[in-house]
Amino acid sequence: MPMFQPELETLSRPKLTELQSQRLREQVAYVYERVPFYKQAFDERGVKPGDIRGIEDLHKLPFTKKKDLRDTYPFGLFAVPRHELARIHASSGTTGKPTVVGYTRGDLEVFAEVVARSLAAAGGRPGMMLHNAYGYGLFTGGLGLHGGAEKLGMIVVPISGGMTDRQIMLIQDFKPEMISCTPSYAQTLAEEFKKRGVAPEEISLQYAILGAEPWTEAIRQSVDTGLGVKATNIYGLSEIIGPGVSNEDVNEREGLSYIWEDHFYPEVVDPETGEPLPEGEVGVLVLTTLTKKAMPILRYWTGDLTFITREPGPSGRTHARMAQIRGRTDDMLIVRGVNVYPTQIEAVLKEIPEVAPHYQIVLTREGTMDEVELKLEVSESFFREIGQQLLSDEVIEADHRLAHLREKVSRKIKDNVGISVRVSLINPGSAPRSEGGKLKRVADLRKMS
Ligand code: ADP
Ligand code: K
Repeated sequence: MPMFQPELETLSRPKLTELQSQRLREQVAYVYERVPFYKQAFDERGVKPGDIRGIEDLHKLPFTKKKDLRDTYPFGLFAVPRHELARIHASSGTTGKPTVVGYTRGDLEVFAEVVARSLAAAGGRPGMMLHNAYGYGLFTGGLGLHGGAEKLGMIVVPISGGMTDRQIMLIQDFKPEMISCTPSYAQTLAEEFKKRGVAPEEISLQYAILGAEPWTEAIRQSVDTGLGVKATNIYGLSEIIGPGVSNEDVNEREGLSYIWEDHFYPEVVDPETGEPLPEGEVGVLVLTTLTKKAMPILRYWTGDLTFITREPGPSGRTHARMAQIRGRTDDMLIVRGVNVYPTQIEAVLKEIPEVAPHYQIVLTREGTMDEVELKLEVSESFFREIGQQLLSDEVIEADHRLAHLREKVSRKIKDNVGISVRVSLINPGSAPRSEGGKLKRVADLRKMS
């Protein structure tokens, strides 16, 4: 697969390390001088910019956490005067104020380049049309993919999220080769095509670049077959730049995404102690920007759980690869003392052909006991096999195939995840769907009950 910046994407490991070290030294001196928050954090730890001679000294630096962005809301971590800014983005932030990030023109250039690399890795080529169904606005997804696609020389359809009927019509009329959106929205679109009797082979799309929320191989399979595409994973976060921190190569698709390491330095640390972990061990991904000017960020605690490997990948790229995100430390559910990530449950479902990767997890508390209900759709083919019944507890009790399936799902979850769940089998199409953006698959009602 042609790369967008082959010379940088295949830089030898020693050259890459040298470049990273040089950039880190510059970035550290830059923030120390320009961002009072960092000067104070360095001074408190007794660290001077000159102590950081290269990447090997990175661990001496303090972490930056989401709280630090909130505490300095809106522009407290910015390193440039206002007139040097070119754009502001902000993350949704479920409670209170959003986290705000800023870009210089140069930062936007880098943003476009890393997204162009990602699109090229995902199968995109100059002259292809990209149906960009990521949300436009303060969210980095829409404009981020847009800038990268233009940089690569693609034709962009800036449709944004939502209005599914119109999306379907425009895909059929414009015949784009590639789509960008959340994986849950790709599932929605696949279902809508199916409802209209459009077969995957009739859909012009060949590639899908999906991210902004955790997803699994089960979802990949449903999108691949539903839209007739090869879907790859794009990862990123606004604090670092937006989407395009890393991307899978369309010819690998083993869940490992190349991190554009000449701009973003990755570490994986122990969630409890913050100590760096050896390659291959799962922990919290910590990222340092090496070239950002408007809002450089050192050792940002993403909260995302993954591992990294520096083993060069088959594509010939030398950059480190990260595994698919297992979940975010904030997504972790503690159920009767057991730590559970929704993706663990989803991974179990992939092994059970009678169910679909459409579900909702509902947590309640009865007295002092946590109760978990998994509302889980049966697959289309199993639904036909059981005679398309309207599913209810009584129907399930009365039909041994359903009762058996329910029992099988809860046993597999108990064995693999370690918690007991009450499985409610539901009809195809009745679990929540993405209407354009990120999908919330967990309803935690425990605080309210
Ligand atoms: P918001 O905070 O509004 O959701 P962001 O785009 O900054 O906005 O969210 C970034 C977060 O989204 C990441 O830290 C990660 O938890 C999640 N995320 C982004 N891309 C992926 C992906 N490909 N797989 C799993 N999670 C992802
Ligand atoms: K197709």
